[in-house]
Amino acid sequence: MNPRFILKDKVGPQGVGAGVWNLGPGGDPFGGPTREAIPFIDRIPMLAEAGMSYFEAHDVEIPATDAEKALKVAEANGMKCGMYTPSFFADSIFKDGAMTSNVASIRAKGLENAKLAVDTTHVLGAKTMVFWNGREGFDFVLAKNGQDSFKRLVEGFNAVAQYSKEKYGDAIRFAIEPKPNEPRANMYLATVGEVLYLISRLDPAIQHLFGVNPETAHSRIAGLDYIWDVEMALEANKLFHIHLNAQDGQRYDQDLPFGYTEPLKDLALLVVLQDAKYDGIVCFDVKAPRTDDPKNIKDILEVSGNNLVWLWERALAVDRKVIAQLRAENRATAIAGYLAKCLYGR
Ligand code: 3MF
Ligand code: MG
Repeated sequence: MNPRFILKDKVGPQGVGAGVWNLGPGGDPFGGPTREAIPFIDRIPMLAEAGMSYFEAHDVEIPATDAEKALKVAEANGMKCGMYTPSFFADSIFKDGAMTSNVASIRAKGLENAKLAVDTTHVLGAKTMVFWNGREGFDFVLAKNGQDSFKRLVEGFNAVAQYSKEKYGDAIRFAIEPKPNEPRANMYLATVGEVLYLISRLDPAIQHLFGVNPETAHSRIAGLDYIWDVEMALEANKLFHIHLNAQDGQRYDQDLPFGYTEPLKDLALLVVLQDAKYDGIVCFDVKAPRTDDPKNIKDILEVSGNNLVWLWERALAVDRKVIAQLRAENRATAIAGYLAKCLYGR
């Protein structure tokens, strides 16, 4: 059993989280599973063994009917639910989206699922519900009317939040997770900027309940810098949650271990989070690769956790005065060199 990963001196929760889906059976679009699927609730103790303090789950993984059982298993393993999320992408009914489907009855089904997910979030004791834009988008132009789709997103989010506010006040907050493509060719809410724009159009009575769940790899798939994406969310006071992982260039979504591809940028990201006193939960959204044997399925979480803690501690030691001085001297390249020095411990 790995000791729990702890982010020293972090404001708010210092433990780290991961999704139950991170420990999947290894299927990809070109081949089936390479490992036996582990029942979702059984993955909670595995996340604990890998050093996590929080688990995250979709409604299709831990449905409302399993919530009490999941909670007991979590409690027995010193775990809490970091966030819960309705899947608007797995069921074939949502093949063309939920909130932005052209079919009114499918939009209604999406809303019904989202409301049930709010109740399950409450049962699980999570403070955050995430909406990932999964299949909200289009593969062919004019298949949907973009303006109608946007209005439907606004209406859908308003309705979910109004339901939640009536029942639970401000106890549950909503974090929208952007992604530019995959599974759709073009996804609505592709970037942090789009999510912030959408939030600005929500009903002012519930707007404060909405924020962003940026994922480092998703920014990269969009060809964007994830540090600026996170800074933008922070500036708007909307960084409600975060998904950390790595991505090897602009290609299919890889969900690689955090710290694997761009450690220097990850170090800078942690400096930004520390300076902003980010008080939400830090979670991984990684994928155990299909080449890993069942006995090593937790490696990806242990590698991510070690990288995170090592980089976090290096980030604490970054001398902010040096950066301020170099900025004042207009020495951007020297800042990169100073970060490298911190990274390599020289
Ligand atoms: C896909 C993702 C999603 C979201 C999840 C949370 C399956 O690229 O990142 O993981 O994180 O749906 O809402
Ligand atoms: Mg994610």
